Formats: sequence, C-alpha cells, structure tokens
Amino acid sequence: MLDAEDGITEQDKKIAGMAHDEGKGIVVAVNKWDLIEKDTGTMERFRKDLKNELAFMTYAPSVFISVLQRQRLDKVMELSKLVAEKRAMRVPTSQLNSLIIDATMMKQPPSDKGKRLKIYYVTQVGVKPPLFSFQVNSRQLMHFSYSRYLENKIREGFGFEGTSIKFVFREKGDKE
Ligand SMILES: Nc1nc2c(ncn2[C@@H]2O[C@H](COP(=O)(O)OP(=O)(O)O)[C@@H](O)[C@H]2O)c(=O)[nH]1
Ligand SMILES: [Mg+2]
Repeated sequence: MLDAEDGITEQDKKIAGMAHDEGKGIVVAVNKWDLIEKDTGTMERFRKDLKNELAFMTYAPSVFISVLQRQRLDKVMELSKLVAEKRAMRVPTSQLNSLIIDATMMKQPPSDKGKRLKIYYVTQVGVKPPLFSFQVNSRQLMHFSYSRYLENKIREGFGFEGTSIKFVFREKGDKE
C-alpha cells in the first residue's frame, strides 16, 4: 500500500522488491486517493509512474483506494483473490509447449559462435510462484532478454496477474 500524496517512495520500492524476490502475490493499493486533486488523466499518469518506478513488477494490478472513505476496498479483496488464484495456477503441458514453439518461431532464439539455443521441452514444475523448467541444449545461450520475451509470451497466453514467474534451465545430464 502506497500513500498517493507521498507518491512512490524509495521505501515502497524496497518493499516491493523484496516481495517480488520472494515470489509473493502482489496487488498495489494506492491509498488516500480522496486527497488527490483529479482530472481525467490523473489515474493513468499514476499508473504510468508505477510502471516506470516498479518496472520489475508490471504484472501487479493496481487499485486506487481511500481507506477513510471506504472507496474500492472491495476491489482490493477481489484483486487479492484473483492474484492468489493465478499464483496457484497450473497450465497444461501441451498448451505450454505449443505456446513456446510458436514463440520461438516468431522470434528466433539467440545464438553464439554458430551455436543456437534449442528449447526441447517445457514443464511447469511448481506453483506459488509458478516455476517452469526448460530443457535446453545450452543454458549459456539463454540470454536475459530472450527469457524475458518468453515470460511475456507465457503471461500473454495464460495470465499470471500479480505473481512473479520463475524459470530454471536444464541441460541433458543435469541432476533433477
Ligand atoms: N484522507 C485520508 N486519510 C487517510 C486515509 N487512510 C489513512 N488516512 C489517515 O492517515 C493518517 C495515518 O497516516 P498514514 O500515512 O496512514 O500512516 P503512517 O505513514 O504509518 O504514519 C491517519 O490520520 C488516517 O486517518 C485515506 O484513505 N484518506
Ligand atoms: Mg504516511
């Protein structure tokens, strides 16, 4: 919960970062919205600031509330329940693999010195937060930007609102 008058503070970012690293479910509630002088663009501008300042958790839904005036408190509960559901969600392996195949066809995986990343198989191996295991030819070839691309594809395909999702990359012969 942030204070709308204070804006997004360093302390807010620190706490948000810890929650993200721990894989917690996240709903951003901007409180004291009643104190803010508003025009038509005020909420969208604040949302944009959230996107910039909390760039590592653009997956988190946000809601503008007033605890004092009891505005949209039901929405906080509704979003919290939604996020709890998404964070516990398991996706079917076949759908997951066809989504990843499509993604690799749309954007070629990175290569280095003539060797290209191959993704053989993906399974979801955990929930809360969702954890995906990728069987690959070489995890060195999996660059951050490409794994971010795949994360976005998984989010587009399945949702996962309000939760970080984690990846592990396994090569043939790795221990379980
Ligand atoms: N106008 C307004 N005041 C609020 C709201 N929620 C809490 N407050 C007031 O904020 C004061 C507490 O300060 P707050 O910033 O919430 O806590 P602190 O930062 O931990 O000191 C109390 O006087 C509350 O009545 C709200 O939604 N609107
Ligand atoms: Mg305060």
